[in-house]
Amino acid sequence: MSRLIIASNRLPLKVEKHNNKYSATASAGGLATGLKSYHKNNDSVWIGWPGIIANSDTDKEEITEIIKKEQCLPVFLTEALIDGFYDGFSNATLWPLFHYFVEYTRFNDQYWEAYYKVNQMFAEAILENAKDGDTVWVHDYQLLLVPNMLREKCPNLKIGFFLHIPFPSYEVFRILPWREELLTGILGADLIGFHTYDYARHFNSSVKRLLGHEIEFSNVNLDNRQVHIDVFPMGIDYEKFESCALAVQSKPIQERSKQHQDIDRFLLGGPDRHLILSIDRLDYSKGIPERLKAFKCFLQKYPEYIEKVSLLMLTVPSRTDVEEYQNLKTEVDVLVGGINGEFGTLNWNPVIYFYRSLPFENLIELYSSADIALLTPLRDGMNLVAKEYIASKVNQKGVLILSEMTGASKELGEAISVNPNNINYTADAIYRALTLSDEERIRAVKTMQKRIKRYDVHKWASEFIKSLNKTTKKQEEHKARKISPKIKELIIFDYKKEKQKTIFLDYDGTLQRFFNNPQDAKPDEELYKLLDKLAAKENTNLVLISGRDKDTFDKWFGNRKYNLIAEHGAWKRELGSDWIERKAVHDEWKDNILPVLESYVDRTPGSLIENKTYSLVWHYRKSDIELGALRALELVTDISNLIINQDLEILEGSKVIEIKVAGINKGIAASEYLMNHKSDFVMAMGDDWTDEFLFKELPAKAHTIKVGTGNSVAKYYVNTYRDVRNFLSDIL
Ligand code: GDG
Repeated sequence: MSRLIIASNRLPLKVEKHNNKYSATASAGGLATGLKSYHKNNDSVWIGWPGIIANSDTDKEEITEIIKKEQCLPVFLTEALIDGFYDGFSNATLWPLFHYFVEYTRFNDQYWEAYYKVNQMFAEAILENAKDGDTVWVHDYQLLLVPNMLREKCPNLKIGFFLHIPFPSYEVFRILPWREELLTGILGADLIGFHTYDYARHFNSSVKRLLGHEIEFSNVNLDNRQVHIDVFPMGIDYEKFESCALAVQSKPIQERSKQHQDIDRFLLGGPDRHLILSIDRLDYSKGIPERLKAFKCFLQKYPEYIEKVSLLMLTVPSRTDVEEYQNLKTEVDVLVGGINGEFGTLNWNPVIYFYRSLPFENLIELYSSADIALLTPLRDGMNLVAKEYIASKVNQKGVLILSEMTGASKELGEAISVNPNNINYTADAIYRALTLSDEERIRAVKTMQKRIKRYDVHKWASEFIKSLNKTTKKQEEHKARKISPKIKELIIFDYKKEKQKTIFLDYDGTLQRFFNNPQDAKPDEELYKLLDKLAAKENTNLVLISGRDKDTFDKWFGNRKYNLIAEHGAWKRELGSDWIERKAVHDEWKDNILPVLESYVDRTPGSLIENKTYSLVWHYRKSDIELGALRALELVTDISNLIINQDLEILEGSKVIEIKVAGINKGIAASEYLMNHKSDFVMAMGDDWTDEFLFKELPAKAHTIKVGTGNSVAKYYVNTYRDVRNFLSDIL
């Protein structure tokens, strides 16, 4: 039976050593709770760093034994590896860059080497436990290289990858010296998940621009397979937060914890007392100084709230070995001290500041008691605290002020949204939150609760796995269409058996690779030799069928013994005769279209116009990928309006838009050819959209073969033009 292997930097438990004995305690993070049900129910295993350095083999064995009971397996890291991999490349390179803190980003080869090595160790640990057909779900930015390391060693694994932090814009990502390696690493997965559409969009853009892969409907077309990209906004264990909050709030006052009683005392300590809460790791991405400045501004602007409103900040120590985190701690200490010094009174502290973590139940006391949650990250992949606050607000009398830079803000539209860099606006948002009516607060919280409850962490995990299964199933179906050695043999057998045979071959992308300049794609010696031999075979009609202009085709193949169909069928040259024009049509229509195309060339650097007998072509392969695609869409709309009632049509090829006389396409041209040349064996190979006409029109028994992994009506596919050449050599 296939099983699930989860891999993340940290395990869902933490190993500690007390009195020379190791013990493990469960960690309460969102990821751990989310996957727990899968983990426990499915004979699955979770691989990660146990959070402690083991110095001897006996220690390692002891730790392994303890965590095995929880279906976990360790990847042991040394101090040096933790320095380079964790504090270094993960937290001083990827984390700052992915959160747009370019100025904090360190580029260091030793960090990269450690990162590579640890990713390899994870991949090895996974492979030791995985077999063909198993599912591996890799998590987060610490393990970006793992998916492809797995794919290379074990191609039949089902691999999912989820990124918990933002994926930055291409303009930021491109800064990384190791950018191609990282993208290739992630693309080893079958399914790649992000919290928001923006992150997915940024990822796709980097893949297109840096690796040049085509993306069709959220699928990246690699040479040999498709990778699916999708959005799965992570949820929380709603039920757990809600039930714990209900239990905490229904406790009689005297039975409450000391912290809870302190909160009660604060809230009852004066008229109109209010508590604003924030919870986060002490991280520069969380906007803690900005929050403090906004709170200070609020006290200055609305002094009537002095002695009434406190900001309780729970900041959990994090990555304390990294310099920026140490500096941030100092900055926050100074800001808190400044505000308390300036505004504090004998019986009131404006900022109540905890620099530590709290047990879960205390966390719930804070969530369920606070009147407002003020969460102001400068960047945050999701921000689970926002969702946890809403779930714990069992009396619904709460207000969420949430930074628009968090993934969660996309789902929590009823929150008061702020740009944390706008200190004055955030101060006003606090005032607004304090003055909302009960009715408004309850309505907003109820709506958000309904949404978060429906798409909770269990649903998140199951939707991801469901989508991974669907993706790999589709890939299986697709794989079945790939030309296997057996199918190849059958086609060759058929070829040899039949009397009269015709082979249609497209040129660009099928027999030759793409070049930025179309004129550079001329045939090489190897190709001439191959085609010459094929054309010389007995009873074999070799037909090169292309959108290329007649003159270029004539220059390249005019003295060869091939049948040629150029400009999608507008021109043909059969063996032994001259070029024949399909039909004579006037070309005044070009006078109207050409100026439009010229205006697109002016506004789209890198694009160019080609003037063919029956068509005008706008090429944009050399243009910026996204601008080219956008302009292509615009152009199609503009031209569609211009050619109404004219005998013209638009063809969208690979990075080209062609406006041509209607009734000419490769399908029609090929059918006509076959009418005049009876063939028992027909085979066609082509790579782009215009070849689909060809595949569609050929007789049902024809062998149709698409080059590339994109969608097609062809019966089979091969990966690249090299496979086409190999296939043809095998026929000889
Ligand atoms: C990363 C991404 C994304 C906090 N203090 C205590 C405590 N916590 C728990 C919270 C919450 C979790 O830690 C923090 O999660 P966040 O989502 O807010 O932030 P990151 O740690 O930065 O997480 C983030 C997340 O991954 C998931 O994909 O949302 O964007 O940066 O669950 O409750 N828990 C306890 N005591 C504390 O003092 N028990």
